[in-house]
Amino acid sequence: MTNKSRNDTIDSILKEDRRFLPSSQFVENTSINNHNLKTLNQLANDDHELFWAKLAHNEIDWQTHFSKTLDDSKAPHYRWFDEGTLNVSVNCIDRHLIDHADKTAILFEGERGDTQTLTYRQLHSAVCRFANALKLHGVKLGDRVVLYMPMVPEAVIAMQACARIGAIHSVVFGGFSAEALKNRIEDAQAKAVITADGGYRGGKIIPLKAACDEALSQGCSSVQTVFVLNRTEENVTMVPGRDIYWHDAIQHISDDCPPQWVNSEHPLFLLYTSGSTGKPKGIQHSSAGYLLGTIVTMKWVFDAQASDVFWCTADVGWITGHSYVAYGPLALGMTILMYEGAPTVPDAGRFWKLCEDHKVTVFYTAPTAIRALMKAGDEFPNQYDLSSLRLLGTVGEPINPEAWMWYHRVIGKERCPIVDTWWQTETGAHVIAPIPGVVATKPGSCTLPLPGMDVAIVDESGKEIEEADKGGYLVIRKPWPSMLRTIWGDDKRYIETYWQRFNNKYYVAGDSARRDKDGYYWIMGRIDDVLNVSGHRLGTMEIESALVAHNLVTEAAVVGRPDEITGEAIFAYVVLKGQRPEGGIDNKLSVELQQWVTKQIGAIARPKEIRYADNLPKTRSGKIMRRLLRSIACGEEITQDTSTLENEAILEQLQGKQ
Ligand code: 7RM
Repeated sequence: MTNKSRNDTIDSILKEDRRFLPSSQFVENTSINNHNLKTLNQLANDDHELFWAKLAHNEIDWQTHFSKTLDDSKAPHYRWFDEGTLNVSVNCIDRHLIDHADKTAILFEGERGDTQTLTYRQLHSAVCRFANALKLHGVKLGDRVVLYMPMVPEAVIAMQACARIGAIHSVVFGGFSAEALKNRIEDAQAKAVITADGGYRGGKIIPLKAACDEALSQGCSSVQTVFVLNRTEENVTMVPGRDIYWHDAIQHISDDCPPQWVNSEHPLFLLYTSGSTGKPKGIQHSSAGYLLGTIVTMKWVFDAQASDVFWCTADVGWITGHSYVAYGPLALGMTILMYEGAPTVPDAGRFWKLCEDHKVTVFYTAPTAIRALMKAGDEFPNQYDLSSLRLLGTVGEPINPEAWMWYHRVIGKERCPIVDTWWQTETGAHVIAPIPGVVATKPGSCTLPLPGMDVAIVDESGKEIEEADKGGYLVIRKPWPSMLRTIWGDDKRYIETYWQRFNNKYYVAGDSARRDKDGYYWIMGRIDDVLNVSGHRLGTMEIESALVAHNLVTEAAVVGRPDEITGEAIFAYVVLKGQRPEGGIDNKLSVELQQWVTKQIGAIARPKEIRYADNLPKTRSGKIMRRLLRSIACGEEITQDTSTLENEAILEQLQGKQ
């Protein structure tokens, strides 16, 4: 496409309010149609508790049925489905043994092309054996177990094994540093750690055990056992009496492990997420409510079908890898694909090759991956047969319309609906997302709240904003089953972070959003990322979206820097398709990009300074580390953990030193 026709397309997407209705073929096959979506919404509006009670009753295999749907006597500490008992691993595995024990549960492929398949029967046996091994090493109901693993089936097996015995897992992303791992182990007071000798990613071996040793040498006195999966055959140090290989731990161990029945509210897991200040927060999730959230959203948003091969590309170190890899799809007896490596090994066609080879039907990834693969060129996806795909999803940040269109056209062949899913670690499952086949989509909008999710946008005083296109705080007014229960060991911080802003009445998501005239939600960014330039409020993501619409730009990050005149000045970091330009801050390209943003949004959004780098600092889930960039823009010392950066040398470029 020429530059001009491309820009015309983007303009028309933005201006024409174009809607994408799904193909009729898709509508015919879905479990939810327009009629029952209306019924669901009506039921939820009429009686919120009854709505969730019915779903919990239908979707979960209970050991003992619950007696009370919602206990709000200690709000905002809510309890759901009290007195009910269940086991999450039974709901994810055992319940499929009756009718389809030999169905594939997990299809696995490593970066170097090695594959492995596990049926539900095999998964059951592996989970039970490892659960027995955990018990044998003293792990008991309620104990915390930290996982620091590559993206291999054993990661899911370990999570499910914890669930089977009522131990609380806390997965730490394998890309995190020893220091980050240590802080999380100590905060959780973990009794055991499950790791691997290493993992394969980006053509390298990630030395997980070495990082684990370093973390444990600095404290972590609660840890009694370290289980080490043999993945790479790398030589690692094993501490006698503390460390044991996974395969040794399950030798001569029975695969009969009766489930530990737990209360609905028993914590299933902690997942640490970084807050705007201070140490990471251990987000605590429940068993029944969480499970229910993953199940209903799998059905509504992903239209889960028995014949699906479901691929969510997220690592299990992220909430998406919990809800849509380790729990939700298994609870529905689906076949999931797990891939250990990077999307660009051996080239940018890897994801599409995986889709072809494993006949993936539902594909769920992040905008950052879509953008990177889009910039790599259409020749990569065009080499593969993507006809098995029927539904596409995105999550993690707003998707810019250009990337949305590419995903729709080049990957989905204008045939697959795209579900843009807004949710958070804290919400446990999707909150705002389209029902494919029913809700028309608009590129860049996550569309409408799901049934039972009472979402609103409020102003500074907590009053609901009814007006179209006026931004405000995104809040959730009624509790929902898969919501977080607290921050591990810090109830006070839980209330301060999520509830206090509006007197404990609403859950405050920390995002700003607006609703258009059709009631569709548009996420503008984190509240802290809203800039104030000469009294105008601008979302960093809006400016970034304008920058990436330029055909030389691959990625962009925008932050504010204090400015004497305008209050804040816009500082942009840009990754280019080609070479970084020569010259000072007024080089030709920077001037062009400034004019470009002026044309797209207005002079108020024109970046004051643009700096170029080969890539941007991102978190594990692909979110730009704007706080780090802000520190750099302000010339401050860097205090953030930079261990997940692919290339630490990038810091020098960002600082303008090379
Ligand atoms: C699932 C996940 C949560 C934050 C959230 C938003 C941003 C996530 C979207 C999105 C726009 C989306 N959990 N976010 N999904 N923004 N559109 N579809 O990402 O805890 O890691 O992050 O991510 O800011 O508050 S998370």
